[in-house]
Amino acid sequence: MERRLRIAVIPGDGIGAEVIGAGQQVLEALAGSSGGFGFDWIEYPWGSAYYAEHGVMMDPKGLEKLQDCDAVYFGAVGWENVPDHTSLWGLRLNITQNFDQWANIRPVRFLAGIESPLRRDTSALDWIVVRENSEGEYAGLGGRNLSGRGPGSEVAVQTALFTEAGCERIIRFAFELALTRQVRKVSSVTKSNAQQYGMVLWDEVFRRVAADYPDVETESVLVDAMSARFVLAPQSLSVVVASNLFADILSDLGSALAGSLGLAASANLNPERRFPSMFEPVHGSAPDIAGRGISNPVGAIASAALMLDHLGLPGEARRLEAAIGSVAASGPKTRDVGGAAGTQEVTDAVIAALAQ
Ligand code: GGG
Repeated sequence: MERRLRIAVIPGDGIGAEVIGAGQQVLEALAGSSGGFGFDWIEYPWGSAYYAEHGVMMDPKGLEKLQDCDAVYFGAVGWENVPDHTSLWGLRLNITQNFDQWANIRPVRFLAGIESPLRRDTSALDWIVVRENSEGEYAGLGGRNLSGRGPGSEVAVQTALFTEAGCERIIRFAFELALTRQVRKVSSVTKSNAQQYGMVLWDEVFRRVAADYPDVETESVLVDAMSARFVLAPQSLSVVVASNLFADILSDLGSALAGSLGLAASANLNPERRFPSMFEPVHGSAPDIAGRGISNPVGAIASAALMLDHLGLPGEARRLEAAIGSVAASGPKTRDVGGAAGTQEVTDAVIAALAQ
């Protein structure tokens, strides 16, 4: 009997619709050629256009609607009609926080055929950024107008929250991930010389959890030093675990080094599976190229591969990654990676590669 996968689709803003549409085409082709499973897509029109009509980024009952799907496939959020903090908190963070998707994994993959700005052989480079996705600098704690003195004398406070439980679960997740990799190493990133409370707690938890994994190499590195390391010694990286904000920034750097933000995939996981997990390209809505049919669909397609892994279809995920690899090596490329092809041309090439 065919397994039906219920996937909630939220294209969101800007290029989100183009790249998620591309991912759906590829997944349909994969299911068609594999047999044994198929997709039921439930699309939701939430995002900044929805906000213009309804005054909210998503249906107030949206989380209930998403609750019973197998996964969420998400495009991007952010458009000029809505302040960025309103759109991000109203949609993407509303889902990641309420569904306790506390582990955000962001692989940094160097594909043959894609030029890197690094002046070195990149063929053996491959690391994963593990982003704490529920607290830290994204706890949403703080306030404005605290001085009570109004414009010109405003005071705002933004508090980062680090709980021992929150640090422990993401750090342990990173160690478990390291055990599945050829290079068993976890690099923990903080700025605990300056952030003397939360990040010192993180460092302490890291040392304690590390003791449970004697076969995994470890190091604690300050975020400024790690930024330089990404560029100067990326061969020293395997699993990099960091707070919400630091990992967000580092993973953008990693994607750029791998050739383009347009290639980067991510998974927002609720590892306990109490809630659906959400899969999305790392890139945002890219208003400058939205609607022109030139966005790179690879980040969204690679995110679909992460979704297949999560849904218990690792063989299909590897097939999809192989197809992406073969198109990167010798197929059409979008402009961000030095080509002139459009979104559909690259999508068609991935579908053709699946058939080979
Ligand atoms: N597909 C990812 C996306 O839409 N990102 C928008 C954004 O601004 N994200 C910031 C963040 O999540 O930290």
